[in-house]
Order: sequence, then C-alpha cells, then structure tokens
Amino acid sequence: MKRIATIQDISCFGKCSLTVALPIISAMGVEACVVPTAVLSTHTMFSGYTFRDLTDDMPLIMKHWQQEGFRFDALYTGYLGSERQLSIVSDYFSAFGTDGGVILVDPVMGDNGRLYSGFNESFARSMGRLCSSADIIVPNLTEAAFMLGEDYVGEGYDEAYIRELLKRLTGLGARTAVLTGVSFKKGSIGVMSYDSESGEYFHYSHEKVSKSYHGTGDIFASTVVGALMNGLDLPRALTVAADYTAACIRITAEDPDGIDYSVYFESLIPQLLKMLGRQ
Ligand code: PXL
Repeated sequence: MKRIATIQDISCFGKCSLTVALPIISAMGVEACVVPTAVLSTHTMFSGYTFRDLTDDMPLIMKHWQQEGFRFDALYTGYLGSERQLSIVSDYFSAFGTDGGVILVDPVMGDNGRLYSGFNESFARSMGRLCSSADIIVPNLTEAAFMLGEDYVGEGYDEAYIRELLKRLTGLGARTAVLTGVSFKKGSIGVMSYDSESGEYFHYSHEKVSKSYHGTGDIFASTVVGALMNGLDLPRALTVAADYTAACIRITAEDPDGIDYSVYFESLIPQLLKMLGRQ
C-alpha cells in the first residue's frame, strides 16, 4: 500500500485541510500519515476561531519518524501558518523526500486577488522558495501572483498569458506547475499544467458553478495526490480531481439547505472511486 504524509492544520469545524485530506486519501486506498501544524476551532472564514500552534511539535514528530525509519511515497503540504513552519517543512522534504517519491506543495494563501488573514507578501515569497523543493505545485491565480511578486490578473487573460505564468511558476524550481481556477471562456473553469521537463501543457475545463466554497482547493489537491498514488498520470489525476471537486460544489450549490462553509464531499466518494476504477 502506498503511504503519504500530509502536513497541514486541523480545522475542527469547516471541512478543509486535514479533515478532508484524511478521508479522501484513505478512501482512495492510500495510507495517510499526518503532521498537524495547528488546531483551529474552525477555518478562518469564521470569526473568533481559536488557534493552537503546534509548530514546536513538528521537528519532534520528524525526529521520531526518522528514528523509526519511516518512508513515504509522497509528501503533501497544504495550509501552513508561519515562515518557521515553512522552514521546518523544508526539513521534512530533506528528511523524507526520496527518489521516485512525489512532493506536492499546495501553497494555500489566498483567493480572488487577496491573501487570507494572517498572511503577507513576505510569507508568499517564502512559500515561493518552498516550492523550489517540490515536484508539483498547485497554486490558484492569486497564490501564483503573490509568489511571483506580480499583479493579480483574475479575468480577461488568454491562454498565452496562463502558459507564460506556468513557465514562470516552474522557474521557482518545481518540475510541474498546475494552475487552478483557470477560465478561458465564460461559464467554464478548470486547470492547466506545465511540465518543464517534457515541455508539455495540459488543460482541462468543466462547467462553472457560480458559487465558491472554502475547502475545495484542499479536496482538489488531496484527490490529485490520491490519484497519483493510484498510478494515474498527472493529466488523468487532474481530470479526476477537477471532476470530483466540481461535482462536490454542484451538489452543495443545488441543495436549497446547502452549507456555505465547505462542500458535501462525503457522499460523492463512491463516485470518486468509480472514476479511479476502484469500484
Ligand atoms: O482551505 C484552506 C484552509 C485551510 N486551513 C485553514 C483555512 C483555510 C482557508 O481559509 O482557513 C485554517
């Protein structure tokens, strides 16, 4: 069985980060080990959330895992809360990044042209440096702009602009960059990737649902990791992850009593496994 380690926070309420990564990756038949970076009562869309910083535990967990000789087929990072955490994560990459293993960094920092509360431009630059140790990075357009220190362009761009942006993102050092939330046509949205070694681009889009929700980036990234561990190549993994995430958004938006703090991802797990050919 493949084994991955994922490093991100636990938001006790809100369906994001570890509380979506664990069930999705496990359901995909992959062992998911966790390094919780912080415990929050909710994700940061709510006001008044508690925040227990676990940064001091991170090197201790790493040291113990090294003593035990644990190995991982992939390392996957999501929401990270401080420059110190970025530096410790870089130590994890040195300790557990192996030949043939995959390091995927989702540089969770913002959306719609703005950084989430608690982040600033200096953090974004440091996240850009962490991306140099990754194999695959999966920013949205906001995160890409902040990591590159460029102006955010949220609409009115063409494919040539996205191709160029992807090239600059791989210039941060990762072999492959994936941009999420890319739209070339009204009513559709998707992902585009660039593999700097083969020079190949891949684009996949689907119908856009007008509502957006927290946690969907984490659902997408977790599914990409799980799909890669199931032997899918990157274009196929991106397609499955985009379709699953879009379906989760759709069923939530279509429910008149639908939640607004995240999406219903649980009931579609059987569909995800069918897409993988596991059921
Ligand atoms: O979904 C990304 C995420 C993860 N963790 C926390 C967050 C967010 C997005 O806002 O607040 C704590």
